[in-house]
Amino acid sequence: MTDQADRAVHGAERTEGAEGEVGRSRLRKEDARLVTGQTNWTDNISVTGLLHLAFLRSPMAHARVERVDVSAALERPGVVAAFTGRDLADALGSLPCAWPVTEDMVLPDHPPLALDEVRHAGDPVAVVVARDRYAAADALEAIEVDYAPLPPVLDLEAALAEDAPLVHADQGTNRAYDWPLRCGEPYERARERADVVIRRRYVQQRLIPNAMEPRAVVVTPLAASGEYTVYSATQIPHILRIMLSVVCGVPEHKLRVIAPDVGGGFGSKLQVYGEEAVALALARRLGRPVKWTESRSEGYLATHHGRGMIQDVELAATREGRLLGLKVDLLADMGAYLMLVTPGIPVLGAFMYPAIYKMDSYEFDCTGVFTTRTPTDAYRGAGRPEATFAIERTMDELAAELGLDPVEVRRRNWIRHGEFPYDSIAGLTYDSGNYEAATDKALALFGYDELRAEQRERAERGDAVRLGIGVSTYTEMCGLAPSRVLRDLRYSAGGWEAASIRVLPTGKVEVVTGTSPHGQGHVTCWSQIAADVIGVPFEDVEVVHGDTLVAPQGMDTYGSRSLVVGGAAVHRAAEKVVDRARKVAAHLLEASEDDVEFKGGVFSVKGSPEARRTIQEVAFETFTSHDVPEGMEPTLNAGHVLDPENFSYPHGTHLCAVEVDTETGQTSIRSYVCVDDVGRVINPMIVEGQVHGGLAQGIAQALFEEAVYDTEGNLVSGTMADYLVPSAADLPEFTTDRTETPATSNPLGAKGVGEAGTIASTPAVVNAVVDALRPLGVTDVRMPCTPERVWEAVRAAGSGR
Ligand code: MCN
Repeated sequence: MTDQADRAVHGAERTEGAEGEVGRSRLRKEDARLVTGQTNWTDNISVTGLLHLAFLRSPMAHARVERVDVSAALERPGVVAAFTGRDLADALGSLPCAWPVTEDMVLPDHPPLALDEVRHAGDPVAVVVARDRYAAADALEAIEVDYAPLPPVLDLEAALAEDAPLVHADQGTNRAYDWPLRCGEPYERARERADVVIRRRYVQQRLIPNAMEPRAVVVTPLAASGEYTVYSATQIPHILRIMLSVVCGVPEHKLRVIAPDVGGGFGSKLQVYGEEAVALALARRLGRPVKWTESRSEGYLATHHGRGMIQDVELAATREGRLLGLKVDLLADMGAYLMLVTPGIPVLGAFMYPAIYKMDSYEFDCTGVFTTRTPTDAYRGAGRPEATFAIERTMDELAAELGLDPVEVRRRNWIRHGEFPYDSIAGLTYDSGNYEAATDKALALFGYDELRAEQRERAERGDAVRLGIGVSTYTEMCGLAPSRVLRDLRYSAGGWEAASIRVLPTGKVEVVTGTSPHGQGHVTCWSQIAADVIGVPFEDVEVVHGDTLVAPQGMDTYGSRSLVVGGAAVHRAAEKVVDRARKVAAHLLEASEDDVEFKGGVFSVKGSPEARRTIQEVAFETFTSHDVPEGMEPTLNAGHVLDPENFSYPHGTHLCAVEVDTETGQTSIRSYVCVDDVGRVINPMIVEGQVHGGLAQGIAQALFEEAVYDTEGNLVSGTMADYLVPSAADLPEFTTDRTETPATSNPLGAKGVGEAGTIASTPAVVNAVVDALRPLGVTDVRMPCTPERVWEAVRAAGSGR
């Protein structure tokens, strides 16, 4: 080995016996690049000859498109081409829905550009291609469209009436599907045995995702070979590649999809959007690179929305507060079309209504309903926040009915630590959990008893500002994994994840992952995992992702799946690397493999510690001398595709104290405590960041955000000035803590965290608001609990309305 090679190999040898990486709050490797602007967001990408797209969108919720004439737009300066839906009909298929939840689900056509009918405000009808973005946008006003208005379909219940106007007339119904689940004894029997039955209707308002980076796509063609590179601000480069290939008829092997650095998604970029398909079709037709970046207000209309459900819940219990049965009837607003996983969102939630509680019966029925509004799809938590909200709100109502403390009624029903693994009534097997420990810790941190005493004292005093205390003890299913379960639910993609590890000749390590981070810090966490197993320094690991050419196999990032499936695959691949290196080390040290120990990146022979090789030396010798055992390939590289046996079930207890001004309706959060159990933690700082972000979004649903439509189907909260995304100033200091009950379903013992904060926090806040007002006779406040709604609820209760 030359001196130079020696430095390359040994330069950063891991200190023997150094503390492990997993569990350390490492600063995120990716951030230096991101915060100094030395990165490539999709909109920064510029190539020679780039053309820009702008879409003309329907100003109406529902109309027949009688004529679209783009000819005047072609005369505008800088315009290169303009197309209607009809012009591109032969180049574009229907956009995909990958989750046909029932065999007879109604699956209408979804053309990327509307053909004869527009079905929501924002549905695109034409596209302009111009030399710059401004020319493209300006030319839109020259396009002539004759719309013949059709009645909007906005009310979920009215949409199901016999004579309701139809969103898709050719389908003959607005009912997309009915999806039932029956578990345990028939609910009727449970109700007959019950001393109390609580009935509630909850409305999950529509929410608009607000990623920091808007959607954007750039497509560059290589005409000679019919190849295309699609850069997209997407969460799902691998799925997008397959789907674009199907929609546009470009062979999959001729498509390369790259997700450059992506500035957030929260589910909204788990999608195959019409604009992406149109961009590919136009790059193909024109033989020129094209770009489209949405404006924020355009995104509000055209990026899918979240939630949008009406839940009718019935909970039957004994007078001691023991749960007997739960019945849920759900209407879910699909919006105008079924997007990639739209129908599956309520189905995912179906399994979570019984939450952490034991009961004898559970019945769930869901109907998906078409409306003339922006399509809905995954939004942080997707189905599980809605389920958690319904059960946690209803547990509080049960406690109030029985005169029990809300924590006590939960305690009487939850699954105990000693009972895991536990088969939930909904058919899931919760692998591990300790609800007692998380709750006890949260109550102590919160000062529950003291706050209750203060609450009583203030109520007695007749204080106009009431103190309310809300609790939410949640679990959720995440880590979207077992392919066999997803297949049974008719989801048409696998739940596995791939990782491969390349050990470079100098002992540096490249981890290639199929996950596609867009803010979660995978580069840091995967480095920590690989560094620990392979015994190389954290700094010596690079993580490659988000490009179907360099990371060809993957199922991408959503459903808090990346660590427990993708990170676990990295762990397994790293173990395989060490197995290979051990064979080479034994060969080089002329020892039996059984006698070779591996610690801190060093192989040594039992009993003769001077006979040693670092893993970097093994890598270098494998490369230079090819002196490996007979029959072994001269490489330490290894890969693993992991398909876990089970989902991941994080859990925890969230407590919120609010001050509600009964005269103005103003709510302010006084304190918020959460104790989450996400199993073993790879990077505590990242986990805390995930929880903070999740809480902000959950609290936003409880207090601030709502997509509001007028009676014509226009989105009136169509800008950030009207749609209240909370800022840090609107949120309290969070007190976060953890308990750690390892998962048994993956080698890391970890559970997902990406959605937990959102799932848990919304009911904690609304429970607190209702708790503050209950002595005044208020039993519910519809979300978001704005000052107006709170004030109205107080007034209605006071006047006996
Ligand atoms: N982690 C950890 N220890 C654990 C659990 C997780 O250190 N026990 C780390 C992981 O290594 C990873 C991060 O926490 O770096 C989140 O991990 P995970 O729970 O596996 O979630 P995913 O990486 O699959 O991310 C998806 C999840 C979802 S579904 C939404 S929505 C969401 C979220 O992540 N969108 C986000 N967090 C987001 N964060 C940002 N910044 N932007 C988004 O759009």
